[in-house]
Order: sequence, then C-alpha cells, then structure tokens
Amino acid sequence: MFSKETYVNRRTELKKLVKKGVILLFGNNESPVNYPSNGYYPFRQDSSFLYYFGINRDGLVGIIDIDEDTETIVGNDIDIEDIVWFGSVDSVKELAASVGVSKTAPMKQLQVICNEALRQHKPVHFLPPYRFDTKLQIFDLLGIHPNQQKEAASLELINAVITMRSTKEQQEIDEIENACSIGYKMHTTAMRLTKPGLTEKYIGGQVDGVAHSYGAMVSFATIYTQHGEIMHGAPRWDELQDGRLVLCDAGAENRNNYCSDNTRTYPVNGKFTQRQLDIYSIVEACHDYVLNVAKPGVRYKDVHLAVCRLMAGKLKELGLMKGDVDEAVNAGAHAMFLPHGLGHMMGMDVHDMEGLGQIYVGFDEETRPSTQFGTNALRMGRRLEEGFVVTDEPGIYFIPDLIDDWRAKGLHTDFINYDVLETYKDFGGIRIEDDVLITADSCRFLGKERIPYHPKDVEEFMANN
Ligand SMILES: [Mn+2]
Repeated sequence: MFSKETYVNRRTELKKLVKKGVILLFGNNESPVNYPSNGYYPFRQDSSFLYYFGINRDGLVGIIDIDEDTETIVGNDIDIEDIVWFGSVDSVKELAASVGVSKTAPMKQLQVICNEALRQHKPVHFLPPYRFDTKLQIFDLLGIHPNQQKEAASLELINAVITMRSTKEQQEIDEIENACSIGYKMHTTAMRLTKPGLTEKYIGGQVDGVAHSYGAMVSFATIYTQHGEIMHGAPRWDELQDGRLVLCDAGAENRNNYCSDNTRTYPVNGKFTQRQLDIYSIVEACHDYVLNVAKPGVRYKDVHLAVCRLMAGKLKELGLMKGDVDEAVNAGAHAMFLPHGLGHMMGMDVHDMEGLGQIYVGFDEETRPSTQFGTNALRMGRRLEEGFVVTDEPGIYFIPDLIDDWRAKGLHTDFINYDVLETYKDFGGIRIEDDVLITADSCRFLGKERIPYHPKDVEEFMANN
C-alpha cells in the first residue's frame, strides 16, 4: 500500500479526467470455491479499486461524486461473530481515513446514493464488471441487465483509468521489480528441480509455493508443461522425460498486488540437442531483438510484425518456411509457428486492465486490431510511451492439429514446407518471456537478476544447481 497522498492525488486526477457525474468503483467480494464459506484464497481485490482506494478488504464500494467533490467508502463493519472466527480488523471508517477518504456509509445506503444520482440525472460511471456478484449488484442498483453492462460501462471512466494506469509511477515500477525478484526465485526453483522422472505437477506446485511464500500468490495459473505447444498447458501428472523440453510460464503477484510474468523453456535433462537449439536460437534472437527497438513512439504492433519477419526469415533458413518473407508475414503464414501476440501490458493485472477492454488498452484510433489468425491475438499494438510495462514473449510452436488442419485446407502452401514440418510434430513448443519497461528513449528488462535463457547459461545453471 502506498502513501495516503498517492490515492488522494490519483482520485483528484481521475475527477479531472472524467469531469462530471458519480463514479462507482466496485471492490471484490469473497468468491466461493465449492461451498459458500470456502473461498478462493487469498482474497483478490479489484485492481482499479486498489489503484484509487488502496484498501485490500472484501465487500467495499468506492464512490467519487465529482459534482459534489465528495468521496465515500461504502461497506459494513464486521460483527462480534466475525471477530471470533477471523480476529479483529480495522473499521471501514479507519480504512477510509488511511487513504484520505472522510465519508463512509453502510452497504444499505448504496441504493439510496444511486437512486439520488439517477433522480438528479447525473451520469453514473462504472467499469465493465467481470464477477457475477458485482453484475447482480449493478443490476439491483441501476436496473441494467448483466448482459448489457459491458456496453453500459462508462467509456469516459474506462479511458481515464487506462490513461492513468498505463503509465507506471516509480513506486509501481519498484513493486514490479519486487514481483520480478520473486519470479526469479520461482523460475530458478523450477530449473533446479527439473529432472527426468518427476511429475510436471510436482514442479508446478513447487513454483506456486515460492510465489505464496514471498508474495501474495501467482499472477496467473502456472504453466509448466512438456507440451509447450499448448499455449495454456497446465501441469499434468505426466513424468518428465529425458530428451524433451519443458516450458515454464509463471509469475508472481507481490504483497502489494503487482505482477511479474516470465517464460523459460529448457531441456528436462539439462542439455539441448542440436535440433532443439536450432529452434531455440530463433526464439532467443526474436526475444533479444525487442530490446533493441522498443522505445517511446514505436508501435508495439510494428515490433510484433518485425519479430514475425525475423522469425520467418530464420525458419526459411531452416527449411520450414519458403518464399518471400514479407509476403509470408502479410499473408499470416508465420502464425503456424507463432499464433499469439508479442506481448501485453503488465501491472497489477498480469494482462493489465484486460477487463476494461483490450480494444481500449492495447489499441487506439491509429492502431486497430487485426482480424487475421495469429495477429488477432496481439493484445498490445499501440505506440509505446515512457513508463509503459509490456511483456516480450515470442515463441515457436509445433501444434500437430494445426499442421493437419492447415495442410488439409491447403493453406499457405507457398510459404510452409509441410513435408519438413511433419517431422517436427513431436517437438513441442518454445517461448522466452521477459518484462520490459519503456524508458525515456529506450527500454530495459525488469528484474535485477536475469533468469538464465542463453543456452550456455541454461546448461551451466542446470549442471551446477
Ligand atoms: Mn505473458
């Protein structure tokens, strides 16, 4: 949690940007797993609520009345029975005061406050809800059916929040660096433990444990899989096999809810084969290329496409692709190997602000999303600015079903050597991912220690640890 002034200043700025009306920022409630009192642990507050109100407690709604220049935290104090089970906690009044909010109200007042705003025909701003209890709450308060709430959400508020949260303050960058240092521990733990015979599930669990030990939790469900070609491959009970690669995509959420997101791919037995190195070194070159070109004013979509061309050129040298490289990428043939985007914004959400709408977060009037397979999965396309944090995560995958699908449809036969590609169906997939801070005239990787990724460093680390 930052200083009281941080939250006061952010709300002042938000009021300037949204200009008029009443802003409702819904905090999250406890969310049940398999019965009401067995909730997901740890509790996760909504990121925008955290950004403006900083209070990590369930059952709160923040109200900013721009016209009256008042701010209120709405929520109920716990009763003696709660104290018996969970211990004593600060009152809503104390919590509100700690972030510079003087007014509080019990939850039953929220309907009265909303009715009054609607009666006065004030604009009532809310962000697109993503939890069903919040959707029901908005339905009760404002009479908007859950199916219409995404469209009814306030574009003024969405744009204001994105403008503010996109540019990270120095204290936020420090938090992300801290999350990256936990991420380093997670990844090096996985690399140290990886050896034939252990299960993916076991290593994945150890990775998660590191995140929970040093921070709040993982920033997303850990991917640790020998099937790197499955984008979100969860760890299975499968045993690690000598000779295969394993892909670990994992991140930490630190104690103040800032994220890290890294991916490493390495041999289960600690030593790359030449065939693995051929593909790995292409991904490595693409990953490193980003560091040389990402800077303020550059469109991330252009960086993505430049990476695709670099990759296609090198796949052509290997005999997997053919024809003109520019034409191949324009046609989308490279998406056979890289069916996702180069990266996304990162902050308190690992896909930062994705819930507010990717179209607003990653694109603008100038840079529109693509509808072409592969490029349509790019989450961040617009021009970079100083203070943005984005991920750099190229990959090459051999997806047997996609190979069969495209081949049967006769897609991109001018650019893909299907006969060679057939021999890679057992390869899996490789991704290398780091988090990048856009600086005044350049960029840099976040995290003080680099998780080994140059093949020599990986082999050395796995041999010596
Ligand atoms: Mn990522």
